Amino acid sequence: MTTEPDYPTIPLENYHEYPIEEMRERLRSFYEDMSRRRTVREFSDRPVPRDIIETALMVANTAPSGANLQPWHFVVVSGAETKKKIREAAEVEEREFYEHRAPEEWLAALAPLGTDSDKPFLETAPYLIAVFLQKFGYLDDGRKVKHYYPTESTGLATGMLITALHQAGLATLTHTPSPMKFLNEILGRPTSERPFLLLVVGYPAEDARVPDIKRKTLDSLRTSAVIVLAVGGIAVSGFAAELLPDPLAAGWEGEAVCERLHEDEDTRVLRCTFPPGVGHERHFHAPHFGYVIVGGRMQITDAEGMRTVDLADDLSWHSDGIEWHEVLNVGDSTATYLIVEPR
Ligand code: IYR
Repeated sequence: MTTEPDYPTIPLENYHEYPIEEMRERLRSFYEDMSRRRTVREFSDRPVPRDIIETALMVANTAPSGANLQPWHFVVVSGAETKKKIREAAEVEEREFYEHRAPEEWLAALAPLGTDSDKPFLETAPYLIAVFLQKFGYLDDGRKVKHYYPTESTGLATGMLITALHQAGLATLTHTPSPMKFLNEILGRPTSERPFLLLVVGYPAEDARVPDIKRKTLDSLRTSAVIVLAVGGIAVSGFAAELLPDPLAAGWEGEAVCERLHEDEDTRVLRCTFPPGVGHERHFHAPHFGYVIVGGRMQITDAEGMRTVDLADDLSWHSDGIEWHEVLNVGDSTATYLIVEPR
């Protein structure tokens, strides 16, 4: 017996199934088309009809989103004055980035792309689409509504927007001046919206060139689930981290040592407390920022061996993730620290 759901439903009427051969053919030709997409940095000033941009935005708006709350907003910029203001503000941030903020490693990673702080395309291209992520929305009566997974949702919508514009034969550039707060001011968007990225849209310049870069091969981008299942029961080194607890789940002699101070889709904040003789059983760490509230003498064991460190009050660190370690307070005072994990 099927029971009626207690929320409104409609029949799935518009679903299309294709015969397998047609499925292959459609997807192969879609892949061929998509594989011609390139990020372009040299744009023509040829105009593009506004309705093309609007239809592409309707495509973006079909993206799945957390609790279907559609946490995105797009500002379509075509006026010369506004584009100029955006270029000026972006170039201020970019000069700071290229001359001071970017670590050598980052600059080296960008070298094959030939980017620099000059952003003439922000004025040349006919459209800039500023994508904003709404951390929360408002109901008609003014009440706030929390949005779930806004980053993932807005990323999905933006990917679909790029795909739609490519389908229309237009070039795009995903531009991310950092920080981008200036977009809220110039475009009059509320602080509840975070600038997500600035999409530059138009025809490529006639003589446009693009970096000679490679995409991953199918073999390197996926692992067959069949193979993963076959080795799943064995603690293969690369997967071992997944079998260990995270810092919250890891305790000491059955007692929790970390408590959750805050958690949302963006961040988790833990406070971990270690009286003398108390430690933190073997666990892994996702990328995090750590801050010592009260220091102490800790013995740390990891793949490199065992060492004792004196953690000073106020010490802070950033880690890209730790495959495993275990910790024991070998001092005579209680140590406490915060672990802040972006999700
Ligand atoms: N925002 C800078 C730097 C930059 C960063 C990444 I990551 C890129 O993929 C490309 C550029 C700029 O736009 O030049």
